[in-house]
Amino acid sequence: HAADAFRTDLMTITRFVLNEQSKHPESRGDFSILLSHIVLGCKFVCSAVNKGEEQKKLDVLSNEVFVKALVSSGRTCILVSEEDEDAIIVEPSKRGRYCVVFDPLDGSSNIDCGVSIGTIFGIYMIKDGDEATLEDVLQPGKNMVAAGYCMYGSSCTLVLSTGSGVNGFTLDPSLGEFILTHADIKIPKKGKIYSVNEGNAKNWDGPTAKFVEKCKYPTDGSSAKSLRYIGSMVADVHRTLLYGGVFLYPADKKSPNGKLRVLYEVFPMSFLMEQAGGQSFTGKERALDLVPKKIHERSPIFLGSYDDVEEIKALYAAEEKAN
Ligand code: P6P
Repeated sequence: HAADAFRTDLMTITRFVLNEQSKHPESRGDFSILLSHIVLGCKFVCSAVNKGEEQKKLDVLSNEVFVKALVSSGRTCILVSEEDEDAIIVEPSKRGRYCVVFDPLDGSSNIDCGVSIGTIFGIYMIKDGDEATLEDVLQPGKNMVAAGYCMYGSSCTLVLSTGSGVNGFTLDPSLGEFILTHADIKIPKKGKIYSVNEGNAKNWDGPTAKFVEKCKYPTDGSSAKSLRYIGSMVADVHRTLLYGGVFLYPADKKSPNGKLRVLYEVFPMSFLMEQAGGQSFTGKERALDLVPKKIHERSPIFLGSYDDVEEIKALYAAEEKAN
């Protein structure tokens, strides 16, 4: 009967986070309030992207929306946005204990051709005391208390981890609510896909070149991997999370630190990958162990299925030994 047609136990992202909060009796609900403001920003950007706003306006618009939503939440003390050269220190009367790093519209150069783009965010607690300084956002990624992304594509999907697993929520436009659609996401231990911009191949270092060669011409009798590269990090990472495989943005001779930004691209995606049973490596160390010196610093990144990243780590270790 009617009840069968509609799932009546609607698990909205708000309910989900409140359930998480109830596991921390000491919590004052600040995180739930912070998250509800991030969700509001995502809903706004989702509707603006779907209205077909042109890219430049969307970049600025989405940044303004997130900055205003985060400041007005009264739960943040310092913000770092890909769109702002300097960190934003929240005025004392509106300050809270959280530090949010975010890229309001990552991959926005893909908007005009309809490729999925997204918002990426990471959340730290203020280190100590109440004076917000840059030190509070120059923490290693392992100190993040939460991270996530919202992908604006055929549907609007928000993928979030608060440190106990990864869950995906899809926006139901008729309700204006994000509903749990991907519970407890776990990335396959090994994948059949590699994702890299092959156009940079001539500048790759040895281990990266060797890994990609093995993907194309396996020597152990296994079949070659498929190449899938969208060029929008949120879309490439979302596919990697759900289907398995490995996403690489390696260093190369032209850009020794790769292209992707540590605080609001590498750390949040690495946090999610580890929470989903995968891993993330910079070519030198576990990505989440990196201690950033500057808020817009870049790092090479190899993330995805646990076994696939192990192979890359072995190739870099062998190179280390040979030197
Ligand atoms: P390339 C988009 O510009 C972006 O920042 C990420 O979303 C994406 O993964 C990467 O750059 C693509 O870079 O050099 O392959 O075009």
